[in-house]
Amino acid sequence: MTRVIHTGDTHIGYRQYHRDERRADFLAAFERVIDDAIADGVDAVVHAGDLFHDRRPDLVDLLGTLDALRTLADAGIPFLAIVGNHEGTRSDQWLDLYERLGLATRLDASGTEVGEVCFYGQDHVPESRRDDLSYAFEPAESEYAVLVSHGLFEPFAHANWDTEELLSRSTVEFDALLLGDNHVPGRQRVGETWVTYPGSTERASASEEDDRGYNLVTFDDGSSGDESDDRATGEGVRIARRGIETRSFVFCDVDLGEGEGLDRVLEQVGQHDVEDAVVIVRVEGQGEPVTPAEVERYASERGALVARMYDRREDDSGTEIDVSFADPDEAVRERVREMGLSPVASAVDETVRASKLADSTVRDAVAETVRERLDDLDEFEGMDESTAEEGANAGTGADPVSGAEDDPASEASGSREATGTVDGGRADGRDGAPTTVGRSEAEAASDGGEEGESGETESSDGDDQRSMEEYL
Ligand SMILES: [Mn+2]
Repeated sequence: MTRVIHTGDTHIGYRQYHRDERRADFLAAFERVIDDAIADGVDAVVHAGDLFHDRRPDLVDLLGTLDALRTLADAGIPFLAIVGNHEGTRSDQWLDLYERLGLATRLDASGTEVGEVCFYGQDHVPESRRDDLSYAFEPAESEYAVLVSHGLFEPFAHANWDTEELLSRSTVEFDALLLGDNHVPGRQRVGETWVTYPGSTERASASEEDDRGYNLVTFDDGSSGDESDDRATGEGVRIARRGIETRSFVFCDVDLGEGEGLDRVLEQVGQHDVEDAVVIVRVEGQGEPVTPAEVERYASERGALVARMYDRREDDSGTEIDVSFADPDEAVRERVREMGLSPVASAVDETVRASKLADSTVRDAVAETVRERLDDLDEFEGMDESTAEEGANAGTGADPVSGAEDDPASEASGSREATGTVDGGRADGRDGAPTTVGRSEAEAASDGGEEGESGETESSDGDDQRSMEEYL
């Protein structure tokens, strides 16, 4: 028998709601999973991507992760992982660093055997490049074959990756797909193959209301019966879900009647224990205008870590809204992209409008932005209309412009998280990154081609999160 913990979408480094406490929570959730793995004596921890929230985690998170992985390695438990969309796939990964330190194994097409199971890896690949995938995995002698991957697979919500096609094209017959990307846990059979998501380990969005956890996957010994039968039916694979303790989220839905207002909302909030919790107040129905700030202050005074009020009465359409059109900030970014500004102009725009620099430092940052590029006059050339669109695409997933030293990436997920159950922003197929600076147009365009659909968002401001989550 081989038992593994299947986890993913840890998003270490996500400073959600601009709070250091939240950032610590994401690492703590990972540590909890690792502690459980050791207490349980599982044969491996399998991580299905998005270990980090973005491509440039801070040292404190890299070190915290290192410590956790070292503890796991000291217990003799291998850490098998792949790379998710949040971490990018352009070059070497932090995972490679941990692998070189002997603390992790980056799964690939050659397979890694643990007990009776051979684990294969398929990193996240943007939709536009999936046709090129060969799904050529090296066959192994192991009793079970498992693919670990990151993406939105059928038959789960928001899927854009054809699981049946993957299974039929793969050179190895998989007993299970252990997946990441969809933050909602789930378990299904596709033909003879188990397909499962463990869900995220902390709430990366207020839409993730259910308790967080991970999968415990058991592969039974085939020795008791006919091995080929086990494989044919998938019966030898058992998937159980186990919860973990996370930061308390209080969801307070208030349906206001005619003539009701702030008092009613506060009364409802007051009925919850909000101490150290993230408090999400959602107002629906009729009634008087309610100022979110007053509700949020009330909750904070009662010890809430974070409080957010979303007034759903402003959405009177009664139908689900495509958030990409509901976001005025995104509309502005879209328009700016269409203008085909030069890289320098775009950088200035980013510095002034979108970055989180303090007002007092914007002037210096703009001067610095321009000064740095004086040697390269191409940087001052605007794009003509035919390339503007290309440039706009290149903005998706491009590195943030310099001058915006306060990297907005860690707060960038507002728009994508508004899609609720997934974190890729692919539901609306666009994101808020405005500009590409300091790279040639060719590079930029190729980045766009590679990552334009990966849902990477690096520049939308944290404020988006509020405006977007109103529509969750
Ligand atoms: Mn994720």
